[in-house]
Amino acid sequence: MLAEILQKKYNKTLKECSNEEIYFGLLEMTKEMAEKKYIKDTNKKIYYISAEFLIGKLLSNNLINLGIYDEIREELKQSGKSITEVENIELEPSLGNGGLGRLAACFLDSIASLGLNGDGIGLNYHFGLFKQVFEENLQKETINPWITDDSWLIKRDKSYRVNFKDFTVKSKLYDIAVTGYDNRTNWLHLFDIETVDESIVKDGISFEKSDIEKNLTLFLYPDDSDEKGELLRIYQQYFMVSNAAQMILEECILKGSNLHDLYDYAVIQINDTHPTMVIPELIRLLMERGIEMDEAIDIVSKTCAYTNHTILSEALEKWPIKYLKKVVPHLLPIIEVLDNKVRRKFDDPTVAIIDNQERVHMAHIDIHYGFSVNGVAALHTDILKQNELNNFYKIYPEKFNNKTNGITFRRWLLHCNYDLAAFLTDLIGDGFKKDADQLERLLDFKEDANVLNTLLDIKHRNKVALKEYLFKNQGIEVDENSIFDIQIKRLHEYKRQQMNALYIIHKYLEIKNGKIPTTPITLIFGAKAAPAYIIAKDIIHLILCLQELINNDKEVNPYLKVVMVENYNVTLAEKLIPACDISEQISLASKEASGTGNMKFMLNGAITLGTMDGANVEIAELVGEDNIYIFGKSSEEVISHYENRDYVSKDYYNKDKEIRQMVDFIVSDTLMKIGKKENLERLHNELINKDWFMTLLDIKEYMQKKEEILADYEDREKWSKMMLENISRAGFFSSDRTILEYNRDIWNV
Ligand code: B1H
Repeated sequence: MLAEILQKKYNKTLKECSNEEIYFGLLEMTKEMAEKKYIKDTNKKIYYISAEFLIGKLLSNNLINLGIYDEIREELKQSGKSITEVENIELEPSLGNGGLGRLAACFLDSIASLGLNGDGIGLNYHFGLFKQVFEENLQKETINPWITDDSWLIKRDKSYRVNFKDFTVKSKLYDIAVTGYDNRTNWLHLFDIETVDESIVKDGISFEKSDIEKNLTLFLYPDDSDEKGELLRIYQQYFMVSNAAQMILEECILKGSNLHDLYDYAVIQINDTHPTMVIPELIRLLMERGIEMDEAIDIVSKTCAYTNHTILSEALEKWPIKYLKKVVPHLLPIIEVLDNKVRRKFDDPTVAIIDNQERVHMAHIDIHYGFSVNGVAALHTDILKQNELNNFYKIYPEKFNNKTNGITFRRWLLHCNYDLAAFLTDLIGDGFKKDADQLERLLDFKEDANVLNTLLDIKHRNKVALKEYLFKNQGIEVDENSIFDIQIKRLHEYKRQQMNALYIIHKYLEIKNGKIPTTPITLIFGAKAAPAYIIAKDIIHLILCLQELINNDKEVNPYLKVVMVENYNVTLAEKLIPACDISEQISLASKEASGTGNMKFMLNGAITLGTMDGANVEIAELVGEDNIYIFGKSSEEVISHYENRDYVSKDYYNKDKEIRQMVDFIVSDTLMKIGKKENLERLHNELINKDWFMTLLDIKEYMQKKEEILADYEDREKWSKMMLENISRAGFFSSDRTILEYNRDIWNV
């Protein structure tokens, strides 16, 4: 089938074609097949609005979902080609920061795979998130272009006018097909404008932020540390939701809605507060079409639902009225009415929309004027109800619900771990591909030595594959016979990469003193830090300095190795996760709303070393305490430390010699010779005098648990049984389950 397409397109046989030609042939073919699977659906539709869709590369994903992956793989093989090499041609769009964006992508996959009518709406960032490069052990940011003449984007003949205070822009729509697994095609709608000028980016990722018509969709979340950055972000958000609102109303009218019944035709899921302005914008548009304000508010409130992804206060958006006035003055009268209504009903100032510092609390709009508020894991939803949003929960208990996150098994098992998926299919049939709970059938084999050994074999092969990939793509050498201990996620103090780094210091000193690990350990990190997040960048610096120190020390490097991969992204995650032995999920309890990497690792047979935070709690419940390594203070204890302000990191530092030794190593001569004084001293000082995310609170327990899990690795039989248990119980974390719950409790399409 592919051969014919290439013959027609290039007048060459498959053998004669370059990987690039094959890629573009497959792209054309897949896009055509996907388009054919689109069915015009006049039923109620889900609109998942999100500032981020971290879709990753799409070729394999689409081939799998269209049911032709094996066929194409074989056809390529017959002609001496490799699908992995063809995949390398594709550029990864990085239209997301991390978990929140990746979740949106997994959700679109599941919505289509379950045959539901639902599209995503977002922005077509030309450079997405920055590309990370390391120079002198520091993170530098550069552009990350991904749009080429021929890509997954389909240019549509659709456009809306979006009015800002001083000017109007005309949007342009691009669609990306979302192929369901053996099911329908939906769309990811990405809006853009024609006047964006990529050439204004100079020197890394800096550009003139005031010229909105040139920069509106250049980057995902530009550095918002100054006023111009925050204004640009408001421009982006309003541009996204105004397009969304106009498109939704247009589609609903076409389907027969008289707008008074909008909620029978559409349900809008607001992914975190970034798309919140869709609420006042829809109210405004309904009023423009002759609906009275009170009714417009009521209609919109029955159409919109909100997902909260974090309790970190710095991530809860509060826009100064002053800024909104500069960008979207026409929304302010509406926001003021929304605020007045709340104030008349409730005299609690903490639930008001506009606070006494003249800031608009975006989440408060969502909660008052949406019909559903959900958290993303059981613990997170409980914390929202009992702590963070307790005052709202008391008003609207019926709106609050939990939807524990999930991941699409098409990408995070079938695609990224082909051998494991094939082995599972041999053992338990392929029912698990559509009904993830069937993975539990694997439990029948928990005493089967052949099966257990094969799991270890597959893991080993994946480690070899990772070794080859890292060497080829990043020039990094790793030992496939060492333990792969992996922490990959955005760099944030609450995720506590610094705790893992302190452990490395401890191990390094131990080895220097002659205490040799039984099996060598490779500690692998992947993380981008927000460009303006100073301490996060200092932590990257620390890890890179440790990498240089340890990997060049012949006394230590046979036993310990530190690897920080450059530009961690979805593609790297797909290589790292199947090769992982130990999955580091060590956030400060209460701070990681869910985590989704934790689920991907579990599904691929890694064992979790983690705190009772986010979805780790549910993983622990499912696999039982014998199959997970849990440490650290509970979320209640942590929350009480915050409430009583009684965590003093210096006390932990002063009273424990081992802690002092690790922390002080950061500013030791050994490390200062390699690293930068300013960065290392700042981090050292931060840990001793601030440590807002309580690294030193849990570090001793962490070290103990890590020794335990490393020791247990030596017992290969026990380890393989733990792997089997983890894989078998991962079915709950399929995003198909999550989406069925969203549909059952919230969307009802
Ligand atoms: C999550 C974010 C986030 N929560 C602000 N919040 C952003 C907030 O650029 N911004 O302004 C970007 C992202 N991301 C993550 O969502 C949570 O930390 C994870 O625990 C969770 O698994 C994920 C998906 O729910």
